[in-house]
Amino acid sequence: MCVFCKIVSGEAAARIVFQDEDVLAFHDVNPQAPTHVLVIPRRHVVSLADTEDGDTELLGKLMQCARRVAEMLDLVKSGYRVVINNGAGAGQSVFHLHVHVIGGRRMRWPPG
Ligand code: DGP
Repeated sequence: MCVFCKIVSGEAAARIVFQDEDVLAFHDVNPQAPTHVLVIPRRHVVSLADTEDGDTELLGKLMQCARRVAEMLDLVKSGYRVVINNGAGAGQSVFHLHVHVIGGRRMRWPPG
């Protein structure tokens, strides 16, 4: 079972921010900014590239959850970044789809 599936099942601990029947949001164990939360589907999906046309609702829920997390953690006024690393070449290291919500510091562009 992948590490994020273990968080979904409760087998592994995480600092959970929000959850409902489809998605889960929790603090990243290796934060890249003062606030760094991961939003994941409960269902194991390897990456964005592994989603299908029928996953529109799930992808929408991930984005809605990212927005909600940003509101809950007071990132709206200062701004925040939403990132999906797709594939090892783009920096994906956990192969369970996740959306990074990063904020609390000034963001640079382009990302490294
Ligand atoms: P990515 O590199 O895009 O696949 O991001 C994976 C993120 O997951 C990375 O920022 C570290 C985080 N992470 C890895 N393992 C765990 C864990 O067991 N718990 C938590 N909370 N975060 C984890």
